[in-house]
Order: sequence, then C-alpha cells, then structure tokens
Amino acid sequence: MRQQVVIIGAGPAGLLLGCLLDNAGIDNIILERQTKDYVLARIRAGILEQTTVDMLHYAGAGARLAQEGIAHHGVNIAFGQELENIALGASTGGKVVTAYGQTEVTKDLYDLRMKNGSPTIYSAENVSISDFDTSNPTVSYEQDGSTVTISCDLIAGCDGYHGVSRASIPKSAITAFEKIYPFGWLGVLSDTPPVANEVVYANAPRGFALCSMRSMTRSRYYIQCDLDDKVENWSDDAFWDELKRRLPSQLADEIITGPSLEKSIAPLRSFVAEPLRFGRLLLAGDAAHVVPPTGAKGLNLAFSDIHYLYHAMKSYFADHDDSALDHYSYQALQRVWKTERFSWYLTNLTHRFNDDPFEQRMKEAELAYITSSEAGRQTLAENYVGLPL
Ligand code: FAS
Ligand code: PHB
Repeated sequence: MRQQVVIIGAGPAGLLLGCLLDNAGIDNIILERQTKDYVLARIRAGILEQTTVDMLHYAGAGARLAQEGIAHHGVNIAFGQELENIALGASTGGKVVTAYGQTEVTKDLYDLRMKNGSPTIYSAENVSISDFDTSNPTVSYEQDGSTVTISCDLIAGCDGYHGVSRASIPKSAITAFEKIYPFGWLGVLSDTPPVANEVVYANAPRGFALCSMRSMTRSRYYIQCDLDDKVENWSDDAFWDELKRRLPSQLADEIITGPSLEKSIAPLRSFVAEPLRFGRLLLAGDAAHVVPPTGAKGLNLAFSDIHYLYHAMKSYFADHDDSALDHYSYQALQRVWKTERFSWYLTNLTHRFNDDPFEQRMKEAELAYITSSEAGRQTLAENYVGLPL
C-alpha cells in the first residue's frame, strides 16, 4: 500500500491533520492503536482558543461547535476570599475562549473523517516506523494476525506523549526538556449546573481548585492532589467537601453537587522535544510537547502545530519544498515555548507545593498585581485567549 502521508494517532491532532489533508487532496491514512469507542469516550480538555475554533470551521467540523460551544468573555482568579474576573476581549481585540469538550471535538472530527471516506485504522497493533531518515519511509502495523506495510512520503507522529513516533528517534538526534510537578489533578465530571459562567482558577491554602464546564448542565471540577493519591480514596462527598473548602464562600455556598459521571487523576508535566522534524517524520501535539492543564493549552497547542504542519505539507507536495518541513519545526516551537511558559507560570502561581512562606507571599503579591494592574490583566488575557499563530 502507498500513501502520501501516514498519520499515527487518531486523537485531535491526527484527526484534524487527516481532515485538512483530505480537503487538500493529499492522500493519507490514520493508524490508531485503541478502539474507536475508547478514543471517542476520552474526557480531557474543555476550553478552545479562537484559533482552534477557526481551524475546526476551516476543516469543515465546526457546525455543532457553533451551536453548542459557550463563549467565555472572561476568566476568574480566586485567592483567599478574593474573586477577580479578568476580561478577555477588552485588551485582545474582542477575543474570547469557547467551552466545548475535547470529547466533542474528537467526535466532530471523527464524523468528518468518516464522511470524507479516507482510511482510519483503529486497533492497529504494533505500529512501527522504518527508514524515516531516507526518501522511502515505511510504516507497518498488525491487525487480525496479518502485518500491513505502507510506503509513504511523510509520517506525522500524532500519537501523544507515550506514542511510538518520538520513541523511534535515536536519542542522539533529539533533545528533551522536562519538568514533573510534585502533584496531580483529581477531576470530576457531573451533570450539575456550573457554579460560575466562566472558568475559575483558585489558589487556596488547602491547594488549587478549578471550576469549569461542558455545558450549562454539565460541570467539570478539579482539585490539586498528591502525586500518589488514588481515585478510590475520594468518595463523591469527600470531593465536593474539599472543593468547597478551596473556593471563596460566595462560590462554595452556591455549588450544586451530584454524582460523578467520571473521576480521574492526571499527573502534570511540562515537556518539549526538539526539533520536531527528523527526515520524513514530523512530530505534532502531545507527541512533541506536553503542558500542565492549567491555562487550558494542551489541545490548543496541538492544533497550532497542525496549522503549521498542514501548510508545510501542502508546500512540500505542491513545490517539493523540503525547507517547508524544517520551517515547520522552527515555527511551531516558537509558539510551543511561549505557551509552555504561560502554562508553567499559571501552574506555579495557583498551586501550593512547597511550604516556603516567602514563596507564598510572592504568589499572593503577583496575584494582587496582575488583578489590579491594567498591564497585568492584559498580559494574562492575551496569553489565555491564545497567542497569534
Ligand atoms: P492524544 O494523546 O490526544 O492522542 C494521541 C493518540 O495516539 C491517542 O488516541 C493514542 O491512543 C494514539 N496512540 C498512542 N500510541 C500509539 C501507537 N503506538 N500507535 C498508534 N496510535 C497510538 N489539555 C487541556 O487543555 N485541558 C485539560 O484539562 C487536559 N486534561 C488532560 C487529561 C489527561 C489525562 C491527559 C493525558 C491530557 C490532558 N490534556 C488536557 C491534554 C490533552 O488534551 C492533549 O493536549 C491532547 O489530547 C493532545 O492531542 P494529541 O496530540 O492528538 O494527543
Ligand atoms: C476543563 O474544562 O477541563 C479545563 C478548563 C481549564 C483548564 C483545564 C481544564 O485550564
């Protein structure tokens, strides 16, 4: 079998790239190791930058988002009993963020991909990449006991942090930067009305808390927890009690609790691999970088990679412009590092993870500054809505 592009991973990055290449008439196949149902049931991000919304519309997958997405014109920062709303549009030319779950984004892209009719292979086992540093790369996978080998021009590694793509690169050819945070996030999804109309990030003496949503009847909440904590240590009641303890009373008194539909603990890390191009193999999304979910950047950063990669691939196939692939790595990493900085900054600012009283005072002073200074509010707003592509 031959394809112009083999995409590894049918998460949001792989599906978006596949749909964009479909529209450009560039033949491609997506190989996904999990089942379709497993991928479509994943619960992850919830806040989309305007560039992400625009890309979904550009790809042809924005109709439901336009109907069901909820525009947020501000974001809330809580510390102690203080609750400050940061307006997003005033200093960003009217930009907003949109509450719309990654689960829905993946479903919309999956539906578009099926409509396009291009091949997406789920339950593809033992995907392996060969000769990506030559002009004849191949990708093989196993299914139903047989092995399929695909020759191609380019390989897009969209297979996430634990994928095979980055793992296939010789250690001497890649540089990794990583920071592991000494805490995790315990997340709960519930069919209860959100306590606030816009996201709340709370720095409380007992630890960080986040109030978000998937709709006006479905909420997503997180609390900072120890790295070695277990979901089974947390009954629903214990979660709701702890969440209330970490919010200003004006919010805690208003929370409507209910049974958890999903409860999980995610670790937090900052990670970047450089460069993003290795011959005919290009890395994108979580395969290339990971951010702590504070600031809601993971999914959005994956999509900005795909924006750059899609245009580089179009140039490559239209003009056999090999430099476009090098430029992809350079261009994507510029936005990656600036977004890594914001996610690291907001994580440090809103979480409690060392008992240094001076550090805590610095965080409180920073929170007081950014919420009382026009320049501070503008800086937070322009990073939260997403930096220009
Ligand atoms: P993904 O990891 O989504 O997709 C990669 C795909 O590749 C998966 O379907 C995987 O099964 C497949 N794959 C892996 N190895 C393979 C192989 N060898 N062969 C074939 N396929 C393979 N971001 C936010 O902004 N907010 C959040 O709240 C948030 N919460 C998160 C919670 C968790 C538990 C995780 C892991 C991430 C979270 N993120 C969050 C970040 C997340 O949204 C990612 O940024 C986003 O999924 C990135 O999309 P992809 O790059 O497509 O990677
Ligand atoms: C979410 O809605 O899941 C969400 C919102 C904001 C974040 C992280 C996650 O920073």
